[in-house]
Amino acid sequence: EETSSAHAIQAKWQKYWAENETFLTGGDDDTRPRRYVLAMFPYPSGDLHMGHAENYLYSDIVARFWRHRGHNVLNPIGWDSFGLPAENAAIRQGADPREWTYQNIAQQKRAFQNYGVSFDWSRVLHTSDPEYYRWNQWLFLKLHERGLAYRKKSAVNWCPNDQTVLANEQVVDGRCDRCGAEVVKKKLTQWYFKITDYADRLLDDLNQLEGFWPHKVLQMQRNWIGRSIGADVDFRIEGRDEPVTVFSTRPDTLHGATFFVVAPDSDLASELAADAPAEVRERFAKYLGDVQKTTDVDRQATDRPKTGVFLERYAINPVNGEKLPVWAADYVLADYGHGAVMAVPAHDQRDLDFARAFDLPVKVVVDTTAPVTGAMPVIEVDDEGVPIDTGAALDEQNPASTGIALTGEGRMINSGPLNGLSKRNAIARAIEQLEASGTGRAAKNYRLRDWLISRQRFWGTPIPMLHAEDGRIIPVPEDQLPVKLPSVEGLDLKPKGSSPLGAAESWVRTVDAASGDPVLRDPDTMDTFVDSSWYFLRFLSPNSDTVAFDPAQAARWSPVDSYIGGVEHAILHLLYARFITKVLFDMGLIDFTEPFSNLINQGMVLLDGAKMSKSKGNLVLFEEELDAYGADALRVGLAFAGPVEDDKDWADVSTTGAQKFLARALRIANEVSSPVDVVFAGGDAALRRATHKLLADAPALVEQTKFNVLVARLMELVNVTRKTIDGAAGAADPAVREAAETIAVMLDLIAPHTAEEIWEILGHEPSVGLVTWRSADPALLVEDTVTAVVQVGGKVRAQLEVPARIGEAELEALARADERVIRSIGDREIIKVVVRAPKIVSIVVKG
Ligand code: ANZ
Repeated sequence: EETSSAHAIQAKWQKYWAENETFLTGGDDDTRPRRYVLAMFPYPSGDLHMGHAENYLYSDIVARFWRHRGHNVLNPIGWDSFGLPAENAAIRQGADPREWTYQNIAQQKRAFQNYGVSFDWSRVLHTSDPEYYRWNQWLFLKLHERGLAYRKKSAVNWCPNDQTVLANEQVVDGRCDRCGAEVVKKKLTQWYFKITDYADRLLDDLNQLEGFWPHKVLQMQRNWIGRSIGADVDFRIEGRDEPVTVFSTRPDTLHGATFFVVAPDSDLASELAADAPAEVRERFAKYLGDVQKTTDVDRQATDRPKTGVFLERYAINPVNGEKLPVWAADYVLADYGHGAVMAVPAHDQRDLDFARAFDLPVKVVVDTTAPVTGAMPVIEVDDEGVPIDTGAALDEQNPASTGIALTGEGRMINSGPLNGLSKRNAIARAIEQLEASGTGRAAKNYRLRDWLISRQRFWGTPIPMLHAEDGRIIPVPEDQLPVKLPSVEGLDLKPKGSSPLGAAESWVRTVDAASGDPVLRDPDTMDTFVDSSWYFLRFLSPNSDTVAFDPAQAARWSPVDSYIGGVEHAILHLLYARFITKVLFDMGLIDFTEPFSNLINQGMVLLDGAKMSKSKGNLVLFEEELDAYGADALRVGLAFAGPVEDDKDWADVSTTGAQKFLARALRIANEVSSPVDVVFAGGDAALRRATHKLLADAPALVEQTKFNVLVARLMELVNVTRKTIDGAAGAADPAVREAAETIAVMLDLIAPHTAEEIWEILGHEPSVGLVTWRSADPALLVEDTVTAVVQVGGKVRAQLEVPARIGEAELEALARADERVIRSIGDREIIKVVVRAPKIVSIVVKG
């Protein structure tokens, strides 16, 4: 019965909101302060699920809150509607990805509306609409003009069975996660965005976000960018004209280098091996074959046995002229630093493991037993600069025998002019010396790689580039955008190593307008992360067909004040959006460098501790729950289930408890019998205090995203109001109306349909969603106190100032703890304690 009345209330108010466009954003003439509240937009990959229910509830609470605070709120919604799910479904069902996508969007839209989310429905966007993706193409051309979009050939993961490129995440234990075939590296020419040009700014600007984004997310971004500071050092290789550069974070240890390692899959390794004896060449070729089947993750694993091939070549250490044998070994990666390292086994664990496996020398150059604070110690050295007494302590730590590299602080030894320096000073000195001798320089290195954006897929934004027969690459002129996707009719979408668009003959073949030459369109589509890297700007002028976004509106609304979404986007999406924001800033189109001022990550909705998923068969369906309990009960249940950032177990979400609470709130509204314009002053003091305490506390609770606490406090206020109605004051007391109205305006954040209904029952005009919250009356927040008397053996022994609403047990405890009372009881036995809160405690004693 509760469900059916909930559905009736729901339908009534949803119709009202739609007809009155209640949540439309105010226009340019709106003088209220502005707030941009945004939830990460969904993929239309099926029905909405509980994760969505949580995400869009939280963003709705924030959006509604700011309206109640008198702000002009922008709370838009759209769909991230290109991508693999649609294409895979199309392949499976032989359907058109377009139809599949827009059907799902329609269904998700209905679910959002049934859920009572206060979106501005006039700004909807879908990234798969040509009206949207033409601006992805525009963005691509702008990046290309600025040298930030480029093509390069590099080694990518390739599944020989599925004939497709795989992302690093799709390679599990060296195998294709779909078909199980052994993944190989294949050199392919692809389009990249040069995000590495922005590495320093992407890293440094994270500091501005400290305190506004979850610290964990900032840390993940820092690690992903992974800036290392050190030096580039040039090594001559015997028999080669050009020196080879290595990157090292420890140039202080140059004197400890005992061998030299190149990545087997680097061009350098092949070149060096080519000049080696036949037997070495053969061993190298076989080794390279094995390496190409190994993932980068495995190559970096520390517990793997070390493998490698000696190339019978020598590098010359620039600081002392020593000859270092050159090895090819897979623990050195081709695409990090320069793909080659100077190996210092005494102070680097991977080098040490390798040295011990192949019996290479280990030379200690940092005495980690020496104190590093205080003045530089006097170290006695022999003619060769070797300290005369390194002490037994260091001998015991010899890495060659312990197998443990010495990576800590210490003082330099065996290092000529660096001897005696601390590690930090030695790094600085070593760089100075390298620079002076022209054999090296200070350098930075990043883990971050350029963003590979080409996809051999149909359902994405076509890359707006033309290929001429002579190899020229010609950008499609801006006035010819969008390059629309052709019809899927007659195209085979099954992955076959090249884009399905390549087979759309009449689409691929075109002419270059400028020269009239026949050209081929680039058949690849863009990574869908391009679409989501700037969508928050499109919401500001979603229907413009002259600009991607209106800079004046961007200046007015952005950056986004509150961005709400899952932690699964902690790195890629947020990093790409930050990067594109900085590019647009450099283009002079926006005046800010960080897109999201505040970030809220919600936890996951689990079932019995496990992530819900179709494949596990433990999916709780959002729309079924919506039908069963109504939107408000679902919203209250979720909001009450725990702190925003925590994972929540569905088993702990009480939608029936929420239904009962909402029914209680409605009953109170129905019983209120004072007139709409009643004066609250003079109403029941205790209830008024409870109401004003909540008015005082609620804003901070919402701003700190303590939505579960807000629900608990609302439940409390409902209970106190009920007591007042049932007590001496009764339903006609003005304080009851004040409490009920407060419940309505606050409940609107969580249960907006019930809130509108209460507001109407109380005799007000809709919408409660646009009512500004009252401020608390400070005079009402002061706790009343009374004087309690404590008697011992019939004599007054103490007087206590206590809250007027103190409980019996609490008053007794206060009395018994009082020094004067304790003293007067002495060692007499207590026979009985009579408590009359808040006025009297009488302690009866023997003798
Ligand atoms: C000599 C050395 C001595 C190093 C020492 C470390 C400790 P991060 O911090 O990750 O940037 N390195 C450089 N290029 C590499 C590559 N392509 N593949 C594998 N390892 C590579 O690490 C930088 C250090 O990793 C560099 O500093 C280099 O080893 C190694 F006691 O140089 B070091």
